[in-house]
Amino acid sequence: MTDLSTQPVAPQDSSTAGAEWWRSAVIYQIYPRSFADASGDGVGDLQGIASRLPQVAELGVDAIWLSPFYRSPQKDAGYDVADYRDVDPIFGTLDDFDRMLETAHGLGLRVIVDLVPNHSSSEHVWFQEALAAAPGSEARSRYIFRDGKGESGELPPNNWQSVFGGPAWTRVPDGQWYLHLFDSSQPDFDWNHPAVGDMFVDVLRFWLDRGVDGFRVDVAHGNAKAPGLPDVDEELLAAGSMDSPYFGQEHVHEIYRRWHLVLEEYEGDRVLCAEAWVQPLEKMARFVRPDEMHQAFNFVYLETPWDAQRLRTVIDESIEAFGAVGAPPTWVLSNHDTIRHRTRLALVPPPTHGAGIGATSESKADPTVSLRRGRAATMLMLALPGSAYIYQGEELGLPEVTAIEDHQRQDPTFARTQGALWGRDGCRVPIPWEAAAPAYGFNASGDSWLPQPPEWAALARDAQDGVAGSTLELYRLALRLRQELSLGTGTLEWIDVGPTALSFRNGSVTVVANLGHDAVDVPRGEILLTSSPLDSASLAADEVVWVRTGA
Ligand code: TEU
Repeated sequence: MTDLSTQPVAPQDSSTAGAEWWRSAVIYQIYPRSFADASGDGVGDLQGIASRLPQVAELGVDAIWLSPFYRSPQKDAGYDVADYRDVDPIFGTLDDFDRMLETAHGLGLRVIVDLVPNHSSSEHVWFQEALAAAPGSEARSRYIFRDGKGESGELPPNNWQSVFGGPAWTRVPDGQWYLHLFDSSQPDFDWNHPAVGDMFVDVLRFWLDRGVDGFRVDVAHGNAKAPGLPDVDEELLAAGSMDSPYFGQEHVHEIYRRWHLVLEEYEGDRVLCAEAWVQPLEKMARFVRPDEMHQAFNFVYLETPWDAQRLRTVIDESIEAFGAVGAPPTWVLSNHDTIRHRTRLALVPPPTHGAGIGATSESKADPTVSLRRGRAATMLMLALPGSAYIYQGEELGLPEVTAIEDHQRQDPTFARTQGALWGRDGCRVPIPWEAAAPAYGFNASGDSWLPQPPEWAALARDAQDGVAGSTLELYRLALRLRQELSLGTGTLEWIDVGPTALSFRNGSVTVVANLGHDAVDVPRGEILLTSSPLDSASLAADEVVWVRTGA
């Protein structure tokens, strides 16, 4: 292991309250399996990430967030952690992590790592101990083991379903059942057991001591379950309610208050970012009250269709809800769980959450419309005040991949639903760096854990680099302007431009987005950026413009 005492840690002076970096940061999500593969085994790794960080820094983002790279049997692409304090050999070593972190800090990039506290892998030593121990034992009480219902306990303890399909309970040979809200290889911890909370505080410290700038907290809404584990009201669930006995329980917040204090012991503005799929926005904002986390992904925004009025409402409600607790609004369009927004926003009919799309899906997106719309949506998002997330590959305009054969699919969702849901593989395909290289420069061997489509040669980074009007250049310019014009720390003031368009001022910039079919006037002033080349003096469908209208 590297001697940390000799390692430079980025200068991390704490800012005055209200001026912390994360309030306006653009955070770039790296999905380690699919970013860059130095070893050539077809799965990305930490050395690969380090080698490509200059290109991330040069894009103009403030921070990176890495999806899990911990020891894991990879049953859920690393969200099944067997050892929270070690790197999985497919990604490298702790030394590789330290070097990657040093490289990132040297480039001025903050580093956020993923923390998965709702469940571990079934290969975690605690779960192995629990399996070997008797019902009712101490070892079992760190997870959620229960006797079943029915005459001989042959029925699951309640009616909860796994997010990935099928029952949320699996029976072990002695007859007890254990809870897993996700795959059966991901047993849920029992957060009532004090050892669980203590272990995660140690894990936080382990990575904070190494110098990370914060954590993205997986399933932050799930750690606390309702006492007695009551059945889900299936009528409520069918009606789309997010209220459930396992998500968004009030006592989950105690956990984050404790973590907040741990982060405060460290120099610099360390950050906790909640992955909390709860609604409405006021409920999500409870995760970012002043003594809890700092940011929460705005999934309500992500799930809003390309509709002017609905977007205006969600933007207003987000600024209001997060602002009411002193937290920044956040904006996100894509991540490793959702259909890439370049495709999603143009799908007809619209997709269902979590279902994914495949080659024979009913939902289709016209490629031309989808690229215009995807670029427009990004320009709208990056003009909003607050913090924004970018998912690797969206700066290349990558579409969701549908050409994945059944036998190549890896997301447990596909197997657990017997193929009824495609799952998330289509947004996780290794990204293209070089048009003419093996695996498009993902590695030197040409291997790739998910197949890369042939049409990605044209989208490779080197095919877009320096090419005026390319999606890569659009992202670069938008990020530079966002920074120069302080859009992230600005305020938003709406201008009325009719029912199917949006316009607002943010500081010296006026933004106009045309989400309808009628042409919309471009305001007078210096045109700073357009999401696609303007054919006339007005804005056509699916176009966004940033105009300098003030000093
Ligand atoms: O996701 C939590 C979650 O609820 C999402 O799984 C979402 O509802 C689903 O992907 C359908 O879109 C987190 C991680 O981001 C995800 O990758 C993991 O699979 C999951 O937790 C379990 O750790």
